[in-house]
Amino acid sequence: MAPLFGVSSELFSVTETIIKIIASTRDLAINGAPPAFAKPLHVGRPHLGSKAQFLELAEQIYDSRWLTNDGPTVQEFEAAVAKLHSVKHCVATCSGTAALDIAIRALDLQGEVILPSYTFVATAHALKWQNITPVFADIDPKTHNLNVDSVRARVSSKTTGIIAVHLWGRVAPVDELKAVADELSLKLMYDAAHAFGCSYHHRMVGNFGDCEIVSFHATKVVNSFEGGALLTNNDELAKKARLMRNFGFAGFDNVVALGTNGKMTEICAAMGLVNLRAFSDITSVNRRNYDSYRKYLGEIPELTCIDYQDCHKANYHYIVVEVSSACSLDRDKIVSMLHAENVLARRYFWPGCHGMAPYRNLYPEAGESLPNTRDVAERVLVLPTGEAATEADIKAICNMMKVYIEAGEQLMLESGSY
Ligand code: T4K
Repeated sequence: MAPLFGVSSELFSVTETIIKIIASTRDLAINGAPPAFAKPLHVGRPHLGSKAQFLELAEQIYDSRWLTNDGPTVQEFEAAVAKLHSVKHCVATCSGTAALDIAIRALDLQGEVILPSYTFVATAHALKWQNITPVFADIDPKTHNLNVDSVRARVSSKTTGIIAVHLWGRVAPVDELKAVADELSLKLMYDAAHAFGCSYHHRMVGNFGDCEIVSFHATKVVNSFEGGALLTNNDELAKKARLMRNFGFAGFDNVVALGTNGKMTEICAAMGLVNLRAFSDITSVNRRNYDSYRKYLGEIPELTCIDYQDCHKANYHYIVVEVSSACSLDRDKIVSMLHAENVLARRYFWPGCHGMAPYRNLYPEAGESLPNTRDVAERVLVLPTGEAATEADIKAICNMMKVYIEAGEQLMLESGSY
């Protein structure tokens, strides 16, 4: 049986949520021990602001009988989001995907649009949904964001635009992408679903490209149950987007454009407002957890927690860990071990959009030109954070990975997995 691997058991206190101490591989759930956590620890547990404030707003909405269609709470939420990002217009929508759909139409994207494959599938679906061909470019393995040379290499006579993603809240190479878009007269928009409240060299997200979209899904740093928004400094584009999200209505019985129902409801805006008021507390908790993860993961050379450069504003919402290719256990084995312990780590965004339906059948060769995407997607795991994660939890999660990795192949042999 494997020894203690230099881990001192008294370092890891058992709390209300942690139900065992892992000192050796014998103590791991994959080896028959009970799970470390009595209840699952999720990636994406919603951050919640004041319940009293939410209920007060909900009561006002109920009493006012104004429930949707650009109501006063939506307008207040939009103004607050625009102010935080120092951007002229915020057009709130019923989801981040609806904001993508509307932005793509409002920018009149057609033909082919270049985007990363390493993103949540909504970025690609929003294009394909409108019969636009998503053309996948590779990423920079250091930043996980679009590689500008790869973008250039994908440009064809059919290309009309670029959708870059600020993955994990780390801002994409905005200056280089602007240079490409300007030079080739392409539209440029950003999927900033992860980057609410983030900045790059003191320029807030929301101000890059023709427009940016954010998401207020329950799992995001600020949630409105479901929701999203288009942020832009372009008056015409904002006007178009407002029409499009409400069937093209410019007034009673006056439809002036093609549109859809992309509206945010009043109750969703109320949730968004209350959570927005708690935003600095939320980011403080995220930062605290991030620092704890960095501290404990620093003891495991095979694992690296991605860096959010201190000089920029970050929301620290995702704890993203890269498993070194030199690690004796691959990412999937580590994720399986964590799941057995009730730590529901995720493999975001494996295998990349190019490996998912319908893209894997439509463009089966796409992966061949995405070596960094394929490599990163095989090595990244995302760990739980949020108010519910205590320092003791984080210490325990890192400890179990340390014990497991140090045991390496010997452990797999013992458990008969090879
Ligand atoms: N672009 C990018 C780059 C995105 O990441 C996203 C969304 C979008 C665009 C589209 O924005 P939206 O249209 O969604 O506004 C989640 C979210 O569903 C998705 O919004 C998000 N990205 C993506 C990164 O993560 P899943 O499939 O991992 O979520 P799910 O349902 O498994 O939730 C994760 C965990 O969170 C659950 O295991 C439990 C916990 N949870 C979840 C919900 C919904 C809760 O505790 N309470 C809840 O209400 O995609």
